[in-house]
Amino acid sequence: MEPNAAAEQFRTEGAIAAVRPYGGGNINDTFLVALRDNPMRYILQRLNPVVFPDPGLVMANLRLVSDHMRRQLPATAADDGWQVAEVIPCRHGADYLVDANGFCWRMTRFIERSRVCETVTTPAEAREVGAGLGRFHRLLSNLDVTRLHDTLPGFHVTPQYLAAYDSVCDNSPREDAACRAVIERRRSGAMVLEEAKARGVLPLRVMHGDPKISNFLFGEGTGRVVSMVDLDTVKPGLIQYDLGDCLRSCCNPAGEEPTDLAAVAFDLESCRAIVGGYLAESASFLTENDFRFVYDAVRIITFELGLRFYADYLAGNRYFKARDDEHNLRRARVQFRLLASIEAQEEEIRAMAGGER
Ligand code: GN1
Ligand code: MG
Repeated sequence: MEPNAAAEQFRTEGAIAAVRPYGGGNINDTFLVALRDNPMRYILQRLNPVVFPDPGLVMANLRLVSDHMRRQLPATAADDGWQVAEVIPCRHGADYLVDANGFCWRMTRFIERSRVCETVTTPAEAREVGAGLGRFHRLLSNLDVTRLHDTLPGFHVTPQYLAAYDSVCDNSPREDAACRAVIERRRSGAMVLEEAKARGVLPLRVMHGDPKISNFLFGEGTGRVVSMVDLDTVKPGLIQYDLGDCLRSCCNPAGEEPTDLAAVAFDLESCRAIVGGYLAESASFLTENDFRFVYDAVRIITFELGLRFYADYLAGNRYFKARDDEHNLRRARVQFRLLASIEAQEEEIRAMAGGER
């Protein structure tokens, strides 16, 4: 189904004027929908069926989380202005549409008077990103995590990505010796968070799953984070993966697709500001153990994403959208370079969260 035809199936408040591609996701296709006689806009998405084979579960989680968050607001003065994107139902009443080719489409209200940052440019912005993630976790900290579906079994379970990598390695004609060496050297250290989860040291909580810089919305002119979007990966998990992934993304100003690999480095100043902002908002629900894993979280999630990109390159680019055959290999090299920069600053990062293991 064409995006225009899909958009027509939803309960928009007026006739549709334009549907255009929006954002740069690696998985789903996203469109911005504008109306003819109404300034209201919407986000229309077509879910990637390879990644999300059961869109009903994704939408059930989205509903649960959005409704819960809306009911909490404002829990503290800091939540004033926090926005939750409204799910727009289809004309026939369901939350999503499945077209004749089996693709799932869904629509949410566009959050107006907001902007996306592609990189963190000031310490104040970094602190606000950390605070935004803290607010998101806090607003969901009293939602019973067992009510959420596991929409993506194995997502952010590093040992499972290693197992998948091992099997694709044996069957792929491709290889990159440097990537292979990075993976072999980090293999044993990649289990720390999953072991802590298994031992009950870290509890399952509601995790966003993809808190990269472009999923934080800043209020226009306020400098404050007013929402976190891209809730497809919200599921029971470790909040450490979220903080780690947020640091991975926001402390690398060169981004995930730099033209110059040498520009990739982990910025300690941003890290300090993000951790500070996060701790200020999350003190009410964090436990002693939570603080101890900040360094492990950022190094493991960076390793994991590099491993995922590299394994997808070996598998022939089936999971992440790729512009050319080596796109995922280049993405993997970026994450592995960032990982080396993180490891070189281990002591400083550990000191920030006050954690010694
Ligand atoms: C994918 O599609 P996007 O950009 O929202 C991926 C994340 C990665 C991210 C890296 C479901 O997210 O895990 O961190 O790319 N999402 C999924 O840019 O695999
Ligand atoms: Mg995402």
